[in-house]
Amino acid sequence: MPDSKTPDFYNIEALLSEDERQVRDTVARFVDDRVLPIIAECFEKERFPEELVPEMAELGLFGPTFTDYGCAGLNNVSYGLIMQELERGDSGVRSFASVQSGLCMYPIHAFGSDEQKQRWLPSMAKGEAIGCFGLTEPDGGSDPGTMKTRAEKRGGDWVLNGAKMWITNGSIADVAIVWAVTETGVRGFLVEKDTPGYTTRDIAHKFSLRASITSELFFDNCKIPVANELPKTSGLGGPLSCLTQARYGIAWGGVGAAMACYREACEFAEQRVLFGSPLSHKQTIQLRLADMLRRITTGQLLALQLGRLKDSGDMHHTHVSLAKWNNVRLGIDIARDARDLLGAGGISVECCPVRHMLNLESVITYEGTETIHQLIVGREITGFAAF
Ligand code: TGC
Ligand code: FAD
Repeated sequence: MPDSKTPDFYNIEALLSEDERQVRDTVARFVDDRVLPIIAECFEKERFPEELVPEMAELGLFGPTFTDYGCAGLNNVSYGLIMQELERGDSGVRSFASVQSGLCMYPIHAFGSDEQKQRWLPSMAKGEAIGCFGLTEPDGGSDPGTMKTRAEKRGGDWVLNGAKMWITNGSIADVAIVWAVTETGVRGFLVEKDTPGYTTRDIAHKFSLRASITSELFFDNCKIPVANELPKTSGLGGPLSCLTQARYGIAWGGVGAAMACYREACEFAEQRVLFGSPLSHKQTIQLRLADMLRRITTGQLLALQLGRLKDSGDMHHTHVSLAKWNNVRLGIDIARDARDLLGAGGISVECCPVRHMLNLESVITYEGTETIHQLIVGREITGFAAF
C-alpha cells in the first residue's frame, strides 16, 4: 500500500478522479521503491541520484501537462500530485522535476520557435536532455528586474556576458534557459552546454538540498545564435510566468514533505514508551500531532483547489503565492516539530524529518522567499507594491 494516501483526514481521496489517483499511486510506488531506499545516503554524500532520471521520464513525469512532444497530457491536479509524492521522497528529487518541467520545458513550449520545440521538448520529456533555469544573480535574487547579465546584438549573433548563481541542475544541464537584459528589455536565451565562454561551477558544502545539484553559471562573451533566442517573450513577465509553474508544484510538494514527517512522528509516538506509557498517550504529544494534521489537511485542500483553479483557467499567480507561502511554511514547521518529537534520534539522517527540515530551508527561500510571497499577497489586497 503506497504511503500516498495518509494522512487523508477529510477524505480528499473522494475528490480525485480515478486517473488522478492512478497517477498519484504510480508515483508513490516509485518514491517508495526507488527514492526512499537511497535518499538518505544521497543526502549524506551530497549526490543527486541521476540514475533515477530515465525512470522518471518513463513514468511521464517531465512536462506531464503537455499533450504534444511525447508528453503525458495530464491535468494540473495530477501534476500537483506528482510533485506531492516526489517531495514526500525528497525536495531535491522534486526540484529536479520542477526545473525540468516548469522552468525549462514550459518556456520552450510557451515562448519557443517550432524548431526550438522540436529540438528540445521530445528529448527533455525522455530525460535525454536536461535543462536548467538561470534567473538569480549573485547580487540578489528577489529583485530579478535589476539583473546585470546582458545580451548585445553583434553581427548576426547575440553576445552574452554575466553570471547566474544558485542554479539547480546547472552543471548537468544540456541547455540553460538564461534571462538577460537587452536594449529592448529582458529576453530569454537557450544556452547550449558546449557554447564557448559558458562555464559552470557547483556550489558545495550546502546543508540543504544535498541530493540536488546547485551551480553557478558564467558567460564570457558567449556567442548565442539568434535562433537560440526565445522569440515569443520580452520583459520580466516571461520568466515570472515560469516561476508561477514551479511555485504551483512547490505548493503541493510542501504538503508531501509534511506528510512524510507526520507519519514518522506518529509511528515514533506509538512505539516510544516513557513514564509508563507510549508518547502517543500524552496530552502535549497529541496536541502536536493534532496540530500537524490540522495544517496538513488545510494544505491539502488548498493545493487541490489551486489545482482545480489552474485546470479551469481561473488561477492567478497571487493564488499560487499564497499557497506556496502557506504550504512551505506548514512543511517546515511540521518538519522541525517532528524532528524534536523524535528526540536525539531525530537528528540522524536515518529519520526523514531532519532531512526535510533542512531541505525546506531552501524551498522557503527559492521560487520567491516567504516575505516576497507575503508582499505579493499584500499588493493584491492593498493595490500597493511594498517590495
Ligand atoms: P511586476 O511588476 O510584479 O511584474 C512584471 C510583469 O510580470 C507579470 N507578473 C507575472 N506573470 C506571471 N506570473 C507571475 N508570478 C508574475 N508576477 C508578475 C506582471 O503582471 C507584469 O506584467 P506586465 O504585463 O504588467 O508587465 O514585477 P516586479 O519587478 O515588481 O516583481 C516583483 C516580484 C518581487 C513579485 C518579482 O520580482 C518576484 O517574484 N521576485 C522573486 C524572484 C524569484 O522568485 N526568483 C526565483 C528564481 S528561480 C528559482 O528559485 C528556482 S528554484 C527551483 C527548484 O530547484 O525547484
Ligand atoms: P535576497 O533576494 O538577497 O533576499 C535576502 C533576504 O531579504 C530574504 O530574507 C528576503 O525575503 C528579504 N527581502 C528581499 N526583498 C525584500 C523586501 N522588499 N522587503 C523585505 N524583505 C525582503 N534561482 C534560479 O534562478 N534558478 C534556480 O534553479 C535556482 N535554484 C536554487 C536552488 C537552491 C538550493 C537555492 C537555495 C536557491 C535557488 N535559486 C535559483 C535562487 C533563489 O531563487 C533565490 O535564492 C531567491 O530568489 C532569493 O534570492 P537571494 O538568495 O538572493 O536573497
